[in-house]
Amino acid sequence: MQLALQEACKGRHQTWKNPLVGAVIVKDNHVLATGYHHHFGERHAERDAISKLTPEQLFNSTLYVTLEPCNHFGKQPPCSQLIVNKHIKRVVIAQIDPHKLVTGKGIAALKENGIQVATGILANEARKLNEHYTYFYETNQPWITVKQAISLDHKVAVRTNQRTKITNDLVYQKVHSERADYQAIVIGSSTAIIDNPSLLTNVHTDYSPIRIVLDRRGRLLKHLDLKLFTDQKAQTWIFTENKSLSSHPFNNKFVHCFFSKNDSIGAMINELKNQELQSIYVEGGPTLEKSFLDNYLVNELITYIAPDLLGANGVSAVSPSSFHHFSDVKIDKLNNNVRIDERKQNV
Ligand code: AOF
Ligand code: ZN
Repeated sequence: MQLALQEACKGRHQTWKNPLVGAVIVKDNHVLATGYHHHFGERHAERDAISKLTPEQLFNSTLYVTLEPCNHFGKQPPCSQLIVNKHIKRVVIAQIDPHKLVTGKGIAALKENGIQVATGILANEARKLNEHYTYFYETNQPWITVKQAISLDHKVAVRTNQRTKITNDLVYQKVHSERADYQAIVIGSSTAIIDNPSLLTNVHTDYSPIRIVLDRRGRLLKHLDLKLFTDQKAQTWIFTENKSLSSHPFNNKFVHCFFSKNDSIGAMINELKNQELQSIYVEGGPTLEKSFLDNYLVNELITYIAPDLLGANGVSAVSPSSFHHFSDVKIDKLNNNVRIDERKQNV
């Protein structure tokens, strides 16, 4: 199962909404084949491993797989049926699939066909491998991480309306790669206007995270030349409570505007849930972060701290209305900057 977990990791950043899954086929104490889920929509890990062997090799073999085999027709046909057809004798599973279409059904189908099934082997490691996927299907909520970059005196800019480079180049690289672990990146309209960010990632992915701007009042109407609206490098979604902005013709298939009467955050979360997008990286600014915290939507807070003091004119970092406890704190150094990663609960 350890090897199956390693195989699964080979698909990192390529499977988008689908889980990372690895499989290993063993017979007479020999590993005969390994496989993994390569790309979103393509064949599943079990089928990848099975495709490498002959019917004789597969007969009476044992399949180790990090996630319960599926038993439904999605973009791919059911793996359970393939396992039965190939006369595999035993299936060892790490994690039971939390996906509502699959959970328990794959195992039931295997057992009904006389296949021996063992579950729970390295289950925690497998859950960790797909922690956003697991959280999303277990709770019906996306995993939400707030990221902030602050000075030692808890400021995010030297003064209002001025972009300030606070953290070092290593942090810059780290943030650009960290974005690839999420399916959506969210900012407020002030950050969009002041920073004019691209919100792209430096990791090769088949699907870039969707860039989302929350613009309740429709301030973006005066800033339609921002990179997010013109670069055509990834999808950009706007959530607004302003009718003029929501009906503006963008004439650009990368930009979509969603109208909501009130509660742009709620509308955004609902849209992501409808599309089964499982994770959100909130990149500021402090006002938007405060809304997420005050609504108790934050699962994880990542704080990058630079050793400088920005002074009394600086813009303060987020301070929510009430107390928030974070556990499971991890601290790393990136040269002279510090990264603190803390969570409210583990998957
Ligand atoms: C994967 N890769 O290796 C396994 C998956 O739309 P489909 O047909 O690709 O089905 C996706 C679901 O199939 C996925 O959410 C999970 O429940 C199950 N197993 N999916 O993408 C795999 N084994
Ligand atoms: Zn499958």
